[in-house]
Amino acid sequence: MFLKSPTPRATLGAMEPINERMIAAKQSIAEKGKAKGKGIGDADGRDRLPPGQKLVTDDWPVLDLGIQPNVPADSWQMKIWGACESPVVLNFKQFEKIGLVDLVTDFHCVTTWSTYDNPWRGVPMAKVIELARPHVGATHVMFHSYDGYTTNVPLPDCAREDCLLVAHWRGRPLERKHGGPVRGMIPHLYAWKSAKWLKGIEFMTGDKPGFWEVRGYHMRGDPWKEERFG
Ligand SMILES: Nc1nc2c(c(=O)[nH]1)N[C@H]1C(S)=C(S)[C@@H](COP(=O)(O)O)O[C@H]1N2
Ligand SMILES: [Mo]
Repeated sequence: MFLKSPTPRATLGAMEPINERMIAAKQSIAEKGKAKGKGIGDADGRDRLPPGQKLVTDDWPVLDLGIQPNVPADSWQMKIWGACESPVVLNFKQFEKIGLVDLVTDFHCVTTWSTYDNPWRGVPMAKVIELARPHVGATHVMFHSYDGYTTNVPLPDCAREDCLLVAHWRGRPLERKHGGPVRGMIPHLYAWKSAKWLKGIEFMTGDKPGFWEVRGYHMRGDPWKEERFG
């Protein structure tokens, strides 16, 4: 895994010290991974490819509910609410101003495909958490999407430095079919936890199942533990 500052922008000046800290942390993680001869996509020193997964190299499969909402960036909005001090609705410009970072991570789908080295640009979820100021009792997050999709994630998983809300892939705006203009990206959990066409983030004081979780998928979804169902 690998993190670098995006092209500097005047409006992002205030974010620089935070980015520097994240860069240092990310570099030390990458070095530890390398020392063990593991893939650098693995923050916890485990094998890079989780059990039961196959590497997809040329094609990034598309999975959705049969609808791909058409939300142009200039009419996109994201509502942040629930168990937090500072609920807010952000438009795309306000979202970007929180501060964009570049991060390369792997992506693992429960249907057994994995992709390596996806270059993302997005806003760290940790920055959104900082902005929203969740209540002390907040334990989980529900991601809400424009297609009606939802998925629940424990708050500590969202607070990890590699959890982003991404708007770019390989230097281009994230394609509609992959959840553009903005999707969640939680690389250390199965891909169904990475909500496409993101429209809301709800802080919760307990866990609640989302779309697939109601249908038997795991409440957390760690690919290295094969938390697929149940
Ligand atoms: N809004 C929304 N997000 C979603 C889904 C969906 O149907 N709707 N599918 C999930 C599933 S099951 C997977 S595997 C990934 C797939 O992302 P991709 O289509 O970009 O590969 O998105 C996840 N996020
Ligand atoms: Mo999936």
